[in-house]
Amino acid sequence: MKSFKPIWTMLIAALLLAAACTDTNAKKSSENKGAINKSSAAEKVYVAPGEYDEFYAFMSGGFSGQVSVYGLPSGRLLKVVPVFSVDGEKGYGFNEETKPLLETSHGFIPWDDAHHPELSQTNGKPDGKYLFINGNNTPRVARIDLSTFETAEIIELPNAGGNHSSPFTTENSEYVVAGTRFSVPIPQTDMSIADYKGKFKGSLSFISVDPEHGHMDVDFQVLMPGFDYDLAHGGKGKSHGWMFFTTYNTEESHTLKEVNASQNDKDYIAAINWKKAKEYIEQGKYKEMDSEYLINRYDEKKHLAESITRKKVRVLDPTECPGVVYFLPTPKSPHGVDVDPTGSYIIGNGKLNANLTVHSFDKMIQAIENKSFADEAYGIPVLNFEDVVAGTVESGGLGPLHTEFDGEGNAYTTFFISSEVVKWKLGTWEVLDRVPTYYSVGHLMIPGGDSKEPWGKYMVALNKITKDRYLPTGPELAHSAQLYDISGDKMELILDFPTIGEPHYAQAIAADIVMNRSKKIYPLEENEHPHVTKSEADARVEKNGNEVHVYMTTIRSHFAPDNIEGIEVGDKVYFHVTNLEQDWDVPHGFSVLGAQNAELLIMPGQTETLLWEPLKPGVFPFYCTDFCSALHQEMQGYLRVSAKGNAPAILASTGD
Ligand code: RUQ
Ligand code: CUA
Repeated sequence: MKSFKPIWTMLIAALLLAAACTDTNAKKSSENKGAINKSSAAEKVYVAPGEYDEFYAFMSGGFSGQVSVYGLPSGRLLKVVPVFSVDGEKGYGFNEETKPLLETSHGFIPWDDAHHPELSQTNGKPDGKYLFINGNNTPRVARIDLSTFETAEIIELPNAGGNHSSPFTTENSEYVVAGTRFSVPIPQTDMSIADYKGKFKGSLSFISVDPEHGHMDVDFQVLMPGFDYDLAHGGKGKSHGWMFFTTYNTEESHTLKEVNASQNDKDYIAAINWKKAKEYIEQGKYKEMDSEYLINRYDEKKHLAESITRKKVRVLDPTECPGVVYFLPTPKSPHGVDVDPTGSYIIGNGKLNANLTVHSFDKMIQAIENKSFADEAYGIPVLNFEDVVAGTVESGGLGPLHTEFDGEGNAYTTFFISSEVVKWKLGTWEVLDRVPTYYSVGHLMIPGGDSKEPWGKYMVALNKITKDRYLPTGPELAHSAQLYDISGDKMELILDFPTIGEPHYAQAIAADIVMNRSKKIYPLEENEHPHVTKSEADARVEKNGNEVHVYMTTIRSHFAPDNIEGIEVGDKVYFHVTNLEQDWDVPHGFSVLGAQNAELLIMPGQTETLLWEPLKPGVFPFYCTDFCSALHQEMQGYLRVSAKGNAPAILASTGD
C-alpha cells in the first residue's frame, strides 16, 4: 500500500503549485473578460430597483466566522449574520444577552472558522426553518433561525478536533452530523504526539434536532479510527438512514501530512447506518464517556442566551455494534462526498485523482448482504472496491473537490487545480460541458443542489483566489463568487461578485419559502426579559452597592431616562435598553462615551444590555447610533459620573 506512484506525486506537486498556476490563468482571463455576452448576461442578473431576488443564498464566512446572505441572481448583499465571531455592528458577543452563545468548555471564544452552511430539510427538501453551520477550530455547530436571521443556538462538540465534516443533514433534519477532521486522544489526555497511530481517535457526532423548537443535543457519537474525516453527506430516498463521510490520512501519520497522508492509493468513504446506530442506542449498547461540552441557546421571549453544561456523552464502538460502519475504498484522499438527488450514487471527489469515483448504494447493500469484505480496518469491514463502484468519470480535470446536482440527471464538479467546473451525466458518466472559473474553485452551489429537488437554474462557483478580477485593494483581495446560468446545455458565466471572508460552501433556497416566515418585530407584550421596561413610566435607575441597573426605553426620538446622575467610579453599570417600537425596520442603537464595549442595536420589542465600568469622573454623552428618524441627531442624553464616595442621589430624568 505504500508505494509512490508518479501520477499522484505529480498531483501533489500540482496542488502545491496551484496558486502559482493561477498566475498564468490570470493573464489568460484578462483576455477572456470580453468573452461573455455582456448584454444577455446583464439581463439575466438584473433585478430592477424595488424588485426581489429569486433566491436567498447563504455563504459561509470561513475565517470571518459569520454567514453572509446574498440575493440571487443579483449578487446583492442582504445581511451578515454574526455566528461564531463577535460583531460590533450588532453588538453580538458584546451585549450581555449574546455573550453566552460564545461560551465553551474552554471559556469565552469570540471567533471560529465557519465552513458549511446547511439548510434544514423536510422530506429531503430545504424547508427554510434553520440554517446550520460548523465551527471548525473549537468544534461547534450553530443554528440560525431563518425567521429572524439570528443565531439561535451554538452547541460544542465533545471528543472532537476540527469540526469539518459538518453539519450535514438527514432528510428530515433528524440529525445534523459533525465529524472530527483532526483525530485526537479520546478521551483527551497528555500523551506523546509520536504515539498517534492506533491511539488517536476520530469521532462522528450525531446531533439531534428537536422538530418543534430546533434545539440541538449530541444524541450519540461513533468512535472511529484515527483518520481525518473531511466531509459528509446524508443518504436520501433509498439511502435515507445512511450518512457518508470521506476520510483521508488513513495512513495515520502525525507529521508532514502533505506527503505522509498521501501514500495510500485509496482512502475510505465511511458509510454509517445511523438508523441501526439508533437501535443500538435504544438497546443501551453504548458507553457513557465523561466529556464536558456546552449548549448555548438563545430564548426569543427572554431575549437572552443561556448555557447548559453537559458532562457525559453516549459513544458507540463500531466493533461492538456490527452493521453500523462500513468502509468503501475510494481513490485518493477524497475531499467532498456527495449523494445524488435519487440517493443511488455516492460520489467521492478524490482530490489527488483526476477521475471521479462513483459508488452505487444498491451495490453497497448487496456487498454487505453477501458479506463480501476485502479487509478490515480496526475491526470495521472494508468492502471490495470492484463490488461497490458504479462508474468512473473520466473528467479530464485535476483536483476534484465537490459535486452538486441540477435535478435533471446531471452533476457538476469543481476542479481546484485546473480551475474549472465540469458537468457530467449520472449513469453514463460522460462529460457534457466544462467552464473555467477565476480561480481555483473550492465548493460550488446550486440552489437545493444537495437535496432531493434542486432548483437547477443557477450554479455558483466559490473561488479561493481572486487575482485580477476586481480593482486591487492591497495585498488582500475579497474572495469571489461566480454565478453561472445552467438552465441550458452549456453553462454560461453571468456574474462575478465579492464575498466576505472565505466562502467555503453556500446554500440557496427559493426566496418565498423563507420570506413568508420572516419576522418583522418582536411583540412587546411577549417580552419576558428579566430587565424589560415596557413603558416610559417604568424607566428608572436602581443602585445596589456598586451595581447599577439602568432600565431604559427608546422610542423615536428619545431615551428615557436621558439625564442620569448618582453613578460613581468603580460602579458596574448595566444599561438594559428596551426598544418600545412596534414597527418593522426601526431599531435604535445605544452607545456611551468611554464604554469599553460595542454599541447595542436593539430591534423593535427587544431588550439588550450593555455593561460599562466608568473609570473617570465627568459628564458623558450617550446617543442612538442608528439613524432612526428626522430627529435622530437629537436622540441623546447625559450621564454624570462622580468620584468614588462623592455621588449625589440617583437621578433618572427626562425633565426638570
Ligand atoms: S472545504 S473547498 Cu468544505 Cu472547508 Cu472544500
Ligand atoms: Cu434612535 Cu437614531
